[in-house]
Amino acid sequence: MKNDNSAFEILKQQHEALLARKNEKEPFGNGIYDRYRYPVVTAQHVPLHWRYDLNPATNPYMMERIGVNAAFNAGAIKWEGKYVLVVRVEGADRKSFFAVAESPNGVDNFRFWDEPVTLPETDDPDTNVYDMRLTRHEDGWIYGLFCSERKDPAAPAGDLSSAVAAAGIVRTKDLKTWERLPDLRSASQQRNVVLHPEFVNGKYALYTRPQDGFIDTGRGGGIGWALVDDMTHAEVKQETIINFRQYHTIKELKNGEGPHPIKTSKGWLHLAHGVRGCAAGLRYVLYLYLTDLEHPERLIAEPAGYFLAPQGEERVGDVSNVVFSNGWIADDDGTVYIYYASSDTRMHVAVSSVDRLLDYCLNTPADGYRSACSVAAIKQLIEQNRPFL
Ligand code: M1P
Repeated sequence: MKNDNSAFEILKQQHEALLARKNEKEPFGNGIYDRYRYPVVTAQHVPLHWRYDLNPATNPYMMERIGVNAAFNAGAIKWEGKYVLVVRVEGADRKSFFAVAESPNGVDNFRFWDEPVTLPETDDPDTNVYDMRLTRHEDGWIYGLFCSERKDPAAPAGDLSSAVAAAGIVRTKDLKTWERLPDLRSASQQRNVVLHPEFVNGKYALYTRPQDGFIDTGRGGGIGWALVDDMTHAEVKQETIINFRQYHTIKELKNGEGPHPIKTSKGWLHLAHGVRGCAAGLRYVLYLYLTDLEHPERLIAEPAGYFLAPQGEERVGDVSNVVFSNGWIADDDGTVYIYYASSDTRMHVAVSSVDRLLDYCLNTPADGYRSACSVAAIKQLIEQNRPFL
C-alpha cells in the first residue's frame, strides 16, 4: 500500500539526500593517502524500511521502531564492478549483524541491499557477531571470517560481562547465501582472524590473534600465523607469532591483522591495527607492514609508528580514539581504497595506490625503540636534504 504520510516523505527525501551526497577529497594530504570529507556509511544510511513501520495506521507518529546505533568495521570486496562493504551494523540493542552496502565508485553513494545478511548459526548460537574479513580464496569460495561472541560459561554468578571470542567462518559464492562452517578450533580465544587468499604449501593460511581473555590479550597477543588443512573443520594446531607487540610502540597493548594482505610485486602488503593504553583509555591506530611473497609470514619492512590515526571528528564516538580497518580494495589500476571505521561508530575511506603504499613501507624508517634512534633518523633525513635546501 502506498504511504501518503508526509512525515515519511520528508524522511525519504532526507535519506536520499544523504545517500546521494558527493564526497570530496580533503585538501592537505600527507602524500601517502587522501582522506575524504564525509563518512561513507553511517547508521543514518541504514534503510528506512529496516527501522520504521511505514504504515500510518499502525505508526501514526512515524516513530523509529528499531533503532540503529552504528555502522562500522566493514569487510570489503570488489563485486560485479561495484565497491562492496559487508558492514557491521549495531542496533540500539547492542547486537551487531552484517549488511551489504555497495557503491559505484568506492567513495560515495553507498546503498544497502534490500535486507541484512541472514547468517546461519551453529549448534551453539552466537550472542553477537562482528568484524567480517572477506577473502576471495583461490579455492573458488569467498570466505567471511568474523568474531563470534558468547557469554563465558565459566563466569562466576553475577558476572554478566565476561565473554568468549572465537572466529566464526562462513562462505558464499554470491554474497547473498552464506554457508556456516564450524568455528575455528583453537586453544586460546581468537579475534581478528583473517584468511590468506592463496594456499601456502597446499594449506589454508590464517592470520590469528591469540588472546587469554576477551579484552586483554594477556600473555598472548601479536599477529599469529597458522596453516590449516580444511576450512570446513578448521583448527589451529600450531601458531607462530609473526608480528609482535612491543614496548613503547603504537602496538604495545594489542595488535591485529586488518583485511587480508594485498599481493604486490615487492611482497604482501598488510594493514593492521595497533593499540596502546593512555590516560584517556585505549588508543587504536592503523599501521602497515610488508612480508615476503613466497613466505607471507616473513617480515620484510615495517615503518615506525602509525599509518593512520583518528583525527578531528573521527576521535569521538561510541568507543572514542579508535580507528579500525578490516576492509580494503585494490583495483586493477593500482588504486587502493582503504575502508576504516572511526570510534566504533561510522565508516570512512582513504584512497592511495599500491605504489605509494610500497614506497611508504620501504622508505619510512623502522622503529629504533629509543628516542635517540628517532632523532638519528631525523638527522639523517636532514643531511640528505641539505643539497635541496
Ligand atoms: O573497540 C575497538 C575495537 O576493539 C576490538 O578490537 P581488538 O580485539 O583488537 O581489541 C574489536 O571488538 C573491534 O570490533 C573494536 O572496533
